[in-house]
Amino acid sequence: MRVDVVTIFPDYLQPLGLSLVGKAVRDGLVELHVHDLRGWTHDRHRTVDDTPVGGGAGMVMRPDVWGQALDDLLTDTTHILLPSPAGRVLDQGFVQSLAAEEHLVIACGRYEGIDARVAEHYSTCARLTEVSLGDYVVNGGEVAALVLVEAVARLLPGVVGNPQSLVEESHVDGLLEYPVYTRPPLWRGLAVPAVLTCGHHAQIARWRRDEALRRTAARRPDLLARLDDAAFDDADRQVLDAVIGPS
Ligand code: 6GU
Repeated sequence: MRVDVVTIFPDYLQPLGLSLVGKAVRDGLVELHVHDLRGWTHDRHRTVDDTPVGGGAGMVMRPDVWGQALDDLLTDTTHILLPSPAGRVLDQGFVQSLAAEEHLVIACGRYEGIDARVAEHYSTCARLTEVSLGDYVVNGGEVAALVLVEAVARLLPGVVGNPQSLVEESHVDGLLEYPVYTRPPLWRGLAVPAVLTCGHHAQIARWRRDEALRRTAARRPDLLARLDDAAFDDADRQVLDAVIGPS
């Protein structure tokens, strides 16, 4: 997969050289290019923004500069991602669909955002999705680019050493993950649940499933509500009936 990130703060993306994603880039599993948007300006001050038409606070990123950048980077297969608090909230299902793409271009806005005609224009000639990290505000798209690249890259074949760890984690089956423990068996008076040391694999799997259901019901009932009835077996329903009552 190729990923191009366009930003006025290329240094912001430096963490992508670290850890698992950094290794994936060095191993050639992800071809990552970070570009300075100002490289597509032509004036002496390398201006990327201007005042909002109609008035108001802050500055807006100019469509002409973004147009030059995106025209240069687009191919027939590009999916443009536009980080924005007004976008579709990122979830694991969308991340999985992005992991199947050939080419992502992440266009990081700053200030009050990018002139709305950029999204309007490129939705007509490419695939474009505005993506949000959640219902709060950060100062620019760079932190979303970090999140997107990390969340997508770890799903690419060969990036995570043990593929089984991608199956047994929060959000993959629509539930939060069960709690995990390591040694010592007793820490500050708190014991590791006995079932985990019994050596009975089916019993451990059932306990973990029950805990995932209980946790999800307690912390994220919205996630449970989104799951199809077919996602639950009889044992699941018993657990859920006990915590939230029969549905
Ligand atoms: Cl993607 N950008 C900005 N600026 N704020 C956000 C966001 C993105 N997602 C949530 N808040």
